[in-house]
Amino acid sequence: MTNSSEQDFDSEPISDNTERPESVPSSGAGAGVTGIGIGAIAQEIGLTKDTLRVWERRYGFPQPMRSSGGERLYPQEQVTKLRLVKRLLDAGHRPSKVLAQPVDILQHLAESSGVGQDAPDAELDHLISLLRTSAFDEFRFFLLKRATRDGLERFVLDVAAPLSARVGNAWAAGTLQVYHEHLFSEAIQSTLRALIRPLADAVRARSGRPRVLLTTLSGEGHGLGILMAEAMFTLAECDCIQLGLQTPLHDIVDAVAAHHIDIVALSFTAVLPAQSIANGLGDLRNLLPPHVRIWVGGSSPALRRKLNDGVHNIAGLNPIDDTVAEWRQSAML
Ligand code: B12
Repeated sequence: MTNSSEQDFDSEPISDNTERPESVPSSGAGAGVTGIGIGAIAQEIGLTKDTLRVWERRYGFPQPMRSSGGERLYPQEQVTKLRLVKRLLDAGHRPSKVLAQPVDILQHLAESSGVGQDAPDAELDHLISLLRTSAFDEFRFFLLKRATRDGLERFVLDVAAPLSARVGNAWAAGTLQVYHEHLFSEAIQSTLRALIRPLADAVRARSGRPRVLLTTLSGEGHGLGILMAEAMFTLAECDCIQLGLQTPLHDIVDAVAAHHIDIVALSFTAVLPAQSIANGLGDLRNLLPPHVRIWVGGSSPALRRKLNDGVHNIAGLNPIDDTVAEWRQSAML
């Protein structure tokens, strides 16, 4: 676990105003210097610009080059190491222990602590190889067959969730490309929606409660987690309203009022910096009536830290059923 003092330290504001972030170029600006600007790196890796500057000053890494205008430019090999560093931090390693290490030591550390390692599963390996060889019809066919055979809950827990992690690991290792990820997401989404739909209609016809609104906040472009959560909420007989990705806060508030929502469920991967998540959740909590619960889930390490009052983290998909049962009990009091 990353401890809280480390976190405070990472987000320490720095009075380093040598850059004009908006004008940082995304490739080399002069004198043959090439690299990626600090804003682009921070966004891609899920760190703040301040964190990158603090690391540079305190740990000596990253060590960007400078454009002719004095702006930081990060060469590709530093970007690759930063990605690995971020994944190790997400897994609970501390900046002071990883930043100064060379890449090969970090790779060993990742292997020994299971970061990026897939549990053995021949059928999931087969699905990944279908994606890799662009056999998309076969890929969709196997998903549908498995979903039909196993049912919604087992498909979510045994296929969709672990396959997402595998696809992410394969992308990070460079063995799947971004378009594979898009095709994968599309196939999982259409399979899940086809399975959820008839049950969701039946739950609505019975006026199922609680009514759960599902979405992600701005900057969180990953939608499979919240869709899997929708499947589990529907199986727990909740009436779900899925708003899709990146809903502005005032639209969430309007939808809550219009649909008499009891619970807002949000999903976070590690792409959004912890501070953005805390700010977004704090603002949303202030905007929503107190009786509307905010439940969050997903792999973001920010959710393992202390959350804003009135925000509840559900650790995974399995506990959804019990958490909903507790809500029903408290609603009956
Ligand atoms: C598919 C995918 C994409 C697709 C998304 C398409 C879509 N419409 O969703 C595309 C190609 C667009 C994409 C883009 C990017 N991606 Co991407 N992506 C993925 C992948 C493979 C799955 C995404 C996903 O939805 N995950 C979310 C769910 C499935 O996983 P989870 O967070 O672990 O949550 C689990 C539970 O906690 C629970 N859960 C989730 N939400 C909730 C909510 C509630 C209420 C509850 C109860 C439970 C719950 O369900 C999950 C079941 O296991 C992941 C790999 C992974 N391991 O997740 C990478 C991953 C998330 N992506 C990553 C990255 C880096 C990116 C990009 C920055 C790449 C880039 N250079 O542009 C962008 C950022 C986009 C953005 N602004 O958000 C990294 C993030 C790493 C990090 N430390 O930041 C990952 C982890 C890949 C990796 N191994 O490095 N990505």
